Amino acid sequence: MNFLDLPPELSDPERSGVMILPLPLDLTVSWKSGTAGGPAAILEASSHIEHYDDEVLGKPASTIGGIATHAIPELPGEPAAAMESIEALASGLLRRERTLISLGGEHSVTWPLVKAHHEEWPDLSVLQIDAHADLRDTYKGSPFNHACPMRRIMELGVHVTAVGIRSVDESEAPLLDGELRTTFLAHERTGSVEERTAGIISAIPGDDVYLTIDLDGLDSSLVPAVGTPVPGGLEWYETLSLLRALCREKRVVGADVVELCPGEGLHGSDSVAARLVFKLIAYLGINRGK
Ligand SMILES: [Mn+2]
Repeated sequence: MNFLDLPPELSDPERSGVMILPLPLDLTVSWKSGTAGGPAAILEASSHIEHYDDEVLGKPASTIGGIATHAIPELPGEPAAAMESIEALASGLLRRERTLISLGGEHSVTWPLVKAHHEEWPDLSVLQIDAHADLRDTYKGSPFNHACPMRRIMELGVHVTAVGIRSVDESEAPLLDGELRTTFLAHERTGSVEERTAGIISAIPGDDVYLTIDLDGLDSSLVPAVGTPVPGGLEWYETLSLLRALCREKRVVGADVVELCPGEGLHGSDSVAARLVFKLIAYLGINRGK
């Protein structure tokens, strides 16, 4: 199964401008489990997307030079070993001329992914779309829980700009804004989509950006099939506006889309996740090489 069900000439791992890495990690999810099925559901949903995009007026898979899909890996069942395995896997796949887009799996995958990208791009900063701050030191006894990845990233000295946040623990509140973090709380949204987008982009330091999209950052009516749905999130075109501006103004060196928890009768969520990846590739394609 490859993303968009592309023919071999458009999914060759040696030449493609994008590599899709499925990471079916589901170790620590706190409410509804099932994120292990996320990557396969996104790949399946992607086979129903038209290859032409009516916004960028072209075929993103061709514009980007091909989209390769890595085989779904077997990940260790022990959290620390799983983190090491993901970091090693990602490090081996990083290329300057190719963007790695990982599919979760739970949000825990983001820490080892950011570690791998940070080695290659030392000035990296992160844009986090999420309902939750994910800044807990530990959760349920684990530093690798999906409630903790942004805390681990902060410890790497990497700046995170967070958008859509509307579920915060008291222990996380003092960490929301500081030298290494800027948080746009969902309830504080003001102004037009364009103004909000510009405000977020201008808060991101540097040029090299890793984008992490926890699907619960989007509104729960749009993506109900997530482990921990929260109302009041980003709308579809607001999200696309942000992704498009990000690809135009910054260099997106890596990305992930995580926390899809596919369920019976909820395949609309799989479609949202797949189309989000498709749109991201479309925006990367029109800005590549500039
Ligand atoms: Mn998250």
